[in-house]
Amino acid sequence: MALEGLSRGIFSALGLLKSKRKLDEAELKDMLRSLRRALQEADFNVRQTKEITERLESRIRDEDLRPGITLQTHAMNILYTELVRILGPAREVRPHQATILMVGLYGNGKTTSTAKLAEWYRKKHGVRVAVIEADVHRPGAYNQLSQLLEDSTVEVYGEPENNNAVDIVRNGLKKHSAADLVIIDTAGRHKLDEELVQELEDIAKVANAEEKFLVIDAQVGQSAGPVAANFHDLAGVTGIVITKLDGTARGGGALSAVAATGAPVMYIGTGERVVDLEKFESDRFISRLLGMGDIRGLIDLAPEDMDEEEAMRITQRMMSGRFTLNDMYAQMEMMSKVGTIDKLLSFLPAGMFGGMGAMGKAQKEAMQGNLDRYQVIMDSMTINEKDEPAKIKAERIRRIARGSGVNEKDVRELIAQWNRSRKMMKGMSGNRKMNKQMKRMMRDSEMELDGFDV
Ligand SMILES: Nc1nc2c(ncn2[C@@H]2O[C@H](COP(=O)(O)OP(=O)(O)O)[C@@H](O)[C@H]2O)c(=O)[nH]1
Ligand SMILES: [Mg+2]
Repeated sequence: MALEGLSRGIFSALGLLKSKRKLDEAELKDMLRSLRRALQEADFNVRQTKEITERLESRIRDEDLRPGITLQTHAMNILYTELVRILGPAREVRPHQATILMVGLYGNGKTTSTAKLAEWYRKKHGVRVAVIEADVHRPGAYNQLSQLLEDSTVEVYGEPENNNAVDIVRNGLKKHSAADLVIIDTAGRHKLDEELVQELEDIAKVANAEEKFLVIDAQVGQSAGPVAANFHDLAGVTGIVITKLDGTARGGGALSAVAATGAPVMYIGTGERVVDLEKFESDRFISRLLGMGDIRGLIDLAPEDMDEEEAMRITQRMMSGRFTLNDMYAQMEMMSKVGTIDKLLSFLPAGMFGGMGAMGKAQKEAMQGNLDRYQVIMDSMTINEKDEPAKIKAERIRRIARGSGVNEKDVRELIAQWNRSRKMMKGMSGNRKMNKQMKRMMRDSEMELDGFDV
């Protein structure tokens, strides 16, 4: 619950700023109090909460608002940056005589992540990697790891018959002393019990690994904090791997794990296959966590840096009556990115761009799907064809469809879409009032967070 509620909490706190460009003292305090509550409910610890709200307060007080931007957007940008900063920059292990010890609770993805990381470093760094299976409690752990790495040249060490994990680690390290990187997989339990604690301590001593990675399932949510703290006391966690981020979970627990250990999130697991590993990027993670889609897109939209120019360029071309497929694509792309363009859209005739007035989230996603397909199709077209789609006849449609691996129907649909948009443009270009309105819109479009579901 906690993290899922975070975005709601933040939005309602910042909602107090809506359409404002100035705040009085009482309003500012009010907003900070709501925000503090939202952060604490989302498992940020006291120190983090204090840090974030203090930074926000002083930046709101000190910084001048950019023209055309509301206080709400400004505050959102600050918060976003602060959250990203708290999660810290990405880090990689230098695979040179290095050892990584994998720890975590049962079923969180330790064994899978061991294989993923081994392949990652072998491929990306071209070094010699070995893994040691030291989970003696789960029958088949050695087979599981070997199978995951069966197509890889990573060496897998294990002694399926031996139930002394410490011995296995000692033997494995000796055998693979020439490896650049050794990764040790350990046993997990549903809870950290006495026996596991002792075993882990012994393994940690023998392995003397400089890196201890805590593996956390994205679904664990709030309990990640205490779990992480336990493992941290035990082994001194140096990095965190969040798994199963391919599911619906947003991985909010990671924040509390980061808070509890002070260790950065380093990798995320996004599937069951060995290749499903990504380097952690805090900005993308925060966007996802806050349920904002690509917030970077929104921030980029600050009036003075962005799309205003692009929007003007497209508008002018629209007005000039020349409107190519590339123009249509650029226009649709802009629309799908910009939550705030809803305002602009409200000036346009309903039915434009395939019938979107104000776009909902689902519509934007559908639009993105169309864009991806259009892009593929357009890649198979010549410049002339893109400039004058009206001249594309049956035979060329067939060629384009073959070239881009889609149905002819899809190509026809793209051309039909272009035709509809073009007609709209034509209709608009005679409308001077709208022309003026649009230009004004582009100039002082006030960026608000209308696009978000709160
Ligand atoms: N979808 C998905 N499944 C994962 C991911 N990581 C691990 N799993 C699955 O989670 C289950 C438990 O993983 P395992 O590595 O055996 O966990 P361990 O007990 O901590 O060693 C297995 O079915 C894995 O395939 C991930 O990033 N995404
Ligand atoms: Mg395992």
